[in-house]
Amino acid sequence: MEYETSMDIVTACNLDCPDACSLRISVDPRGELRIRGNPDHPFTRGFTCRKIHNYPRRLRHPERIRTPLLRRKGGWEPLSWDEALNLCAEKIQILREEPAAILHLHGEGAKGVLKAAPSLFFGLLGASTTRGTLCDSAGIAASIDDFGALDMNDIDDLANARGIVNWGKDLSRTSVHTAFLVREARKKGAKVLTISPGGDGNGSFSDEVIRLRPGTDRFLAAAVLRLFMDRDGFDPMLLERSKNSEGLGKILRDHPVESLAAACDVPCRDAKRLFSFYRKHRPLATLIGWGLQRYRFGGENVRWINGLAFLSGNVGISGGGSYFNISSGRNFNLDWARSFDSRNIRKLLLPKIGEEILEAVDPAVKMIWVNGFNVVNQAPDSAVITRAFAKVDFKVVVDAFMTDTAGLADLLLPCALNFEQEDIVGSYLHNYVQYARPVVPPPEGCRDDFTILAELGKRLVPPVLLPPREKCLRRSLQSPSLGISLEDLKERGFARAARRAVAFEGLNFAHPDKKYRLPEILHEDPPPPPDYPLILLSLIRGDAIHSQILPEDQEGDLPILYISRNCPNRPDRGLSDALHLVSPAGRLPVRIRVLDDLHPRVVLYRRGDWIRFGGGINRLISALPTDLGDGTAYYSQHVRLETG
Ligand SMILES: Nc1nc2c(c(=O)[nH]1)N[C@H]1C(S)=C(S)[C@@H](COP(=O)(O)OP(=O)(O)OC[C@H]3O[C@@H](n4cnc5c(=O)[nH]c(N)nc54)[C@H](O)[C@@H]3O)O[C@H]1N2
Ligand SMILES: Nc1nc2c(c(=O)[nH]1)N[C@H]1C(S)=C(S)[C@@H](COP(=O)(O)OP(=O)(O)OC[C@H]3O[C@@H](n4cnc5c(=O)[nH]c(N)nc54)[C@H](O)[C@@H]3O)O[C@H]1N2
Ligand SMILES: [Mo]
Repeated sequence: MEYETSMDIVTACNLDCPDACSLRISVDPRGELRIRGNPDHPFTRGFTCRKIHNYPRRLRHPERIRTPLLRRKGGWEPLSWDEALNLCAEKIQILREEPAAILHLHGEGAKGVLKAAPSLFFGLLGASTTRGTLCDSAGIAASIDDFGALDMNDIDDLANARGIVNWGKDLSRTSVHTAFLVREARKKGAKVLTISPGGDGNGSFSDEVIRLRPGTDRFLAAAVLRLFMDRDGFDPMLLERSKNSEGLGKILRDHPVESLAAACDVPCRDAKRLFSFYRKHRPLATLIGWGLQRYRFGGENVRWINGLAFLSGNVGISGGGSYFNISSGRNFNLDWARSFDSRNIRKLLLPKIGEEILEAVDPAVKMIWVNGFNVVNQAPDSAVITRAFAKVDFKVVVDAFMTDTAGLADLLLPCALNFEQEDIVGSYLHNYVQYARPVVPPPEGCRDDFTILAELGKRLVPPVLLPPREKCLRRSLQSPSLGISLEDLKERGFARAARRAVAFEGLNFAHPDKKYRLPEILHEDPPPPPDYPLILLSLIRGDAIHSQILPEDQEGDLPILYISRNCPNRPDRGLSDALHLVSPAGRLPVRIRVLDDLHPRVVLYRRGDWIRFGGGINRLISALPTDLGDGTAYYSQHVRLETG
């Protein structure tokens, strides 16, 4: 294929990443992309991350799927798009009388307003969908319980912080621009304290570090609150602006600092150190990572940290605030995508999706449509999901590679990828919206999700019609916080949404009585099950987004598992011996390496590698929802190591 060469094209990244970068991309005659962060974009500031520099190899990779494929006894049979869409239409048509037998599974493969169209399409059909998330819903539910709404200070306001407490964000991997802002704040004199189970890359971003047992942040936050209560007393004005101060006082009085510190495996002096830090540095911003809400009591962890941010006097002020995330759709008008009757839509619980599919009755699930989702690899209990898929008559997977999920499809539809499709993207970290301009055409034979469903809908009787693409883009921009036309957005590449820099200023919260809600309960952590003494953290990797990893980057050696030198279950023999990581759900052969700063009980796995290459950590993780928000408690998984 001859590529049209180009000077810098301003576009946007559509990966599921907080930074949602504005990019400048040029294309050379061989079709090679040169990617730079857009220097004119106030948030991107001319730089971008490792994973996106790594990304273009995906676009012209030899293993990319370039034609619809139908599963036949002897293997995959290529189909034309006409044949493939007719087949889909035929299968849907049979289920038209019981559309809930169709399940739509929508993942985070690509962000953008047009990615709401598949949900509209299947909503109009009356298909089943999911509730809950694999990602952030425990923290969101907790923040809404506390503040009444999901909001946070503008991320640029971090520059005004004098202290930053980083509760478990991996600044070396998660978000290069948050890392930049933290570094800038430090240059201006802010101090940074990080709380984590260790094994991350926060050392060089932190002045102080506290290591705790995973999943127990709520006890550490409670310990600091208890110290505040005993030493200074809480500010009466703050107590007046909140509800449940008596209940909170009782919980704190019932729990001495020593027992709270013990519950999170933190020496008392560290709890005191954190208390001094909150007291000394003002204003103080609290960063809340996603990791600490991926536990059985993940929602509660976030509620106690928010409570500490509030009662230490740091909410509603510049330089303070508690940062979890915002909604990446909040600056758009997505009403067009919700124009169907959602009342009778069946919603299966995503964190337990395998079981949910197996157990669904009236009607049972008979067809599944998957887009942007490597669900078998990324949701817990891969084996159960695999079994569930096997029981369903017809599975369509829209993806670009033969992922673990695509491998289970009956029909595979090849999709366009990042930089090949038009969209408008928001961010769950900052308040800019960006126009994603296609930089190269998708390979012949690959189509974007919107086009696929628009074409499919026309073949149904009666048809299911998506609004014209351009209308969806225009409508999405008609929101109270955006005053920009599609033409202007295309021309400028990005726009800033009008949002206040300080969330909940004047301590006006979004509950009907305007008051903050203090936590009402402090659950103990259940003890580890017998024979499974270790806690499995399955964290992101720096050089890829989730499971979007190329075959050559994961073939070969066994996956690596990091353990502490003081791991109580450390095998007696050498590290090179054959080892298995074992949970009640399965066994995985691994190689081990030692990470000195890890909490002794932790084993760490960088997730995303595929089952078919010997990876797939979700084979070992059982489906467990979080306390709040139907999130996924991946990190409550206990495991052990076995030799041989
Ligand atoms: N390179 C890259 N960047 C990404 C992604 C990616 O796949 N690759 N994914 C994006 C997405 S969708 C998300 S949701 C985010 C995830 O971003 P992160 O929240 O950074 O990711 P995780 O790997 O889930 O959890 C990370 C951190 O939580 C800490 N942690 C785990 N348990 C606890 C705990 O109990 N207490 C405390 N205090 N800390 C704990 C771990 O030490 C780890 O450093 O990253 C986004 N950015
Ligand atoms: N063990 C464990 N697992 C986890 C987590 C954890 O902490 N521990 N956290 C998780 C988190 S934070 C998240 S957000 C999820 C992410 O889980 P997923 O949403 O499944 O993310 P990806 O692995 O990136 O898979 C997305 C797929 O979409 C495809 N794709 C890309 N662009 C498009 C497109 O435009 N159209 C279509 N149809 N497909 C496209 C990609 O090729 C890829 O195969 O998983 C999580 N899984
Ligand atoms: Mo996520």
